[in-house]
Amino acid sequence: MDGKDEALIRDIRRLAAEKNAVILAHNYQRYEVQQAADLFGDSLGLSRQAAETSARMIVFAGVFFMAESAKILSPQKKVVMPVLEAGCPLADTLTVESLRALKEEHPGAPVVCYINTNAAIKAECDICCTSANMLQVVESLPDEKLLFVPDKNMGRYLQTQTSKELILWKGVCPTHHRLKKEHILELRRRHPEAKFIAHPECRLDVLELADAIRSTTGFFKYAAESDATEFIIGTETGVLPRMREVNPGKTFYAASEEMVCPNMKMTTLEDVLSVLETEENEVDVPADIREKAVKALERMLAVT
Ligand code: CIZ
Repeated sequence: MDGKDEALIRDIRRLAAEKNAVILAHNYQRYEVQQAADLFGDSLGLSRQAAETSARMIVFAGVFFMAESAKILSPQKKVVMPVLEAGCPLADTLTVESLRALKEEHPGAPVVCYINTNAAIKAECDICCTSANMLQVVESLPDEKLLFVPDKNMGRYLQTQTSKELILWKGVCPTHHRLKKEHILELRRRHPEAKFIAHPECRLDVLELADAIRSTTGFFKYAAESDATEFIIGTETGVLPRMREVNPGKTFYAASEEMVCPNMKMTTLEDVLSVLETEENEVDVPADIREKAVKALERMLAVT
């Protein structure tokens, strides 16, 4: 880290303490932004931890649906984003209208939504899931037919793990969808001892090559606990610097250097400092949507 970043992080930490703010950074954020944060991790873990703190304000360095989830779980706290335009193309594939149409086509089938959805979609769903608990959530429901939205790759993988019938939406995460089987076969040829860890947002033929399929938090746990010393990392490259830092004796290869989410990389240290100063870019969730969306989150929390 250079002197400029160190000075910015000092200013951020001082201002966060003065303003009783907690700074959350998703695992995919720029490394220096993660270093400025109080907490880093996956979206649900961060929102849950933030709800437990006595902070007045949550600064969420991530993408929009994540800040909304934090607001849903902490309605009394002010939630701001350093860059309000940082959205999620996967979440944006599904509108309320298209979800309602899908529900009409399959009356009575409950809807499971991945946490990568906007609050208005969560409000229309029966239960949420994350990449860490999706199978547990699906299996917790008594129904044999379910709608699973919005990630088609994750849904296709889930379909290989459950006997239930899953009706899928067509969304994909462009960053994970970019990874192809050929990338892994080539890396495996060059690093035959390496374990390949894949995120369930990857294509099914990529997941079939994986030694482990994990959420981002699961990537860290797997790498720390494994006896292997080399790993191919099949998720957004933002996880790599900290994986290397916390596992000094191990080697990590990006499955593809193109697995970079432009939305996640929008937020800079300057943006974090600026939002702490101005307290602008507030994220709000209307009460009627929040009341329904929180039920989908709470149902998930009750089964995991
Ligand atoms: O929920 C999250 O944070 C996402 C988007 C991915 C993950 O696996 O942690």
